[in-house]
Amino acid sequence: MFCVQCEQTIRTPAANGCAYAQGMCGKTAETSDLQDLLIAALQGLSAWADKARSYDLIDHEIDQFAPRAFFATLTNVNFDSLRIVGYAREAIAKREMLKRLCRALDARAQVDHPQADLQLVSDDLGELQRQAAAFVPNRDKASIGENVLGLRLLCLYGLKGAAAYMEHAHVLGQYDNALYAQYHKIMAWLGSWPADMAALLACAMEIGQMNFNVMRILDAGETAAYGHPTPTQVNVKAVAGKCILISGHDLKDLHQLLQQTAGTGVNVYTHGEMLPAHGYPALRDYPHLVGNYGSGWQNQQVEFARFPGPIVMTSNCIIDPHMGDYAERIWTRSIVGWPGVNHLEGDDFGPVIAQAQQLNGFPYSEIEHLITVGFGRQTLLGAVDTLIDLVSRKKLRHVFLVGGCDGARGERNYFTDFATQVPDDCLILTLACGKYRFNKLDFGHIEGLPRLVDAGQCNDAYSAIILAVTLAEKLGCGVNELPLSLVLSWFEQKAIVILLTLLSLGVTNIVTGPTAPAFLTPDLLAILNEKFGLRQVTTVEHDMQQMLSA
Ligand code: SF4
Ligand code: SF3
Repeated sequence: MFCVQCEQTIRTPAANGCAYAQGMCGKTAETSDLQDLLIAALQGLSAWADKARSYDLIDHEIDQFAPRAFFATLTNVNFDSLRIVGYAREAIAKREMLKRLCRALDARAQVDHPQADLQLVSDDLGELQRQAAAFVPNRDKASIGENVLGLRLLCLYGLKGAAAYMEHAHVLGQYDNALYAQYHKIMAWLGSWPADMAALLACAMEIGQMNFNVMRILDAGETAAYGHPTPTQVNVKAVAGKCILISGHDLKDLHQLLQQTAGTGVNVYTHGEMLPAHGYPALRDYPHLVGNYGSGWQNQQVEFARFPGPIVMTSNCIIDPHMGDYAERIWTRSIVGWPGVNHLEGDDFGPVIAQAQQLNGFPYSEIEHLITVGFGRQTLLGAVDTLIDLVSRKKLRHVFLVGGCDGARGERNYFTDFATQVPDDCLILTLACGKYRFNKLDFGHIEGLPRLVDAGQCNDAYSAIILAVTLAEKLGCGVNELPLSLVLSWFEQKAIVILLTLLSLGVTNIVTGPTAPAFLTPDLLAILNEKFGLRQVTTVEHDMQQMLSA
């Protein structure tokens, strides 16, 4: 096993990455190796999907499957070896179908790619794991060196984050054949084990640009389906009654659950990245969407154990439910999986609702605690003139975007400390699950404008980018000249691709933490620092002072 894709990876003098029987996340060596095999199968599929396009053969079923299956290998998504092998088999079957279609048009159609003809050697997981050894990402590290390996992984993990957003967009009916074509080309190229540093760096930027367009169609999908988010107060305390908790990023699942629980007496709570759902008009209209429960994903074993109803995981981040005595109450959806846990296929949430009816629910209501969410793209753009006016009257000095993923490391208190030390004449713009480090604190207002502005999920980085670009246009300056600083916490591959998106758009001087990705060597960090001013967090005082004086 070798996996180094997330922030909590094992870092010891002996090993840089999770390389033994089990990763820090609980992923076994078996599942990790089989995920490498799946990725290889998907690269062979993409090589043929790319070839097929030269014959004008575009298969939507294959296009949507490829990033979806890749998403299953993202951190804290799918720990079920059998389902991972199932995706690999499906990838190979789809590839063979494409091959046949191409050869029906051109009998000599061929693809020169190492994974173009990959077959699984057996049904036995042990034998498949041995086969997967040929695809472990660091297998040729000794010959290519750590810098090339690091850049390859930057691209692979970035593309994985983009694949996840492609799947989120597709669920909402949004896709773009040009984006699928770009995805297949990059995925296939990465499967050919490229070793040219300049080409890999250019690829990382291309992935970032591609992801900007993916986030654009995802934003279009969410707002077309559920309206534009507007500021909304959300209760973060329990309400008496039967209940279901829903986590992850999939608003469509939440919508279906709300429709099917209407009139049943079962209340629905959002968890984690589902919190921004309360801002969407078509979702908050359901009175039984009563609030948000819990905090960042890393606390779920304690918080889910206390929740007196079923829990639905629609996407990342799931962790071992058997540790918290709620394995019988957790339901996975779509690409999410944990062995021995209920997996709900299709659109019928009946079994979850029936379980909620049988469980106790909350016996009494706690005293309300309201927080505000819902500063979506349209609301942010509507505030542009107010922001410019406040800046010109010296009432607003600086905007800090403090967002990204949450995680378990103690160093992540940095983000709480940073937010609480932001001066009173500055705004905090936040997004993604890292906000749980400070989103229940009272930051007050500047002339009626909340000092803490919650823009939404991680993919709503798109809204923040559009806000920054619009502000810069109105002020006649570049984005990097705005009184705006970005302090990003990262954990998994969605955060990696958002970082690549920001870099590809030319955003400089971003500060990230709590630690640098373990796959980026000191040389690579130096390159990113030199090209983009990207640097790691130091102390809150030092970073804040540097940002305010820039
Ligand atoms: Fe380790 Fe993270 Fe990979 Fe899990 S996802 S095995 S914690 S690097
Ligand atoms: Fe969180 Fe897993 Fe990344 Fe969408 S839910 S941001 S960590």
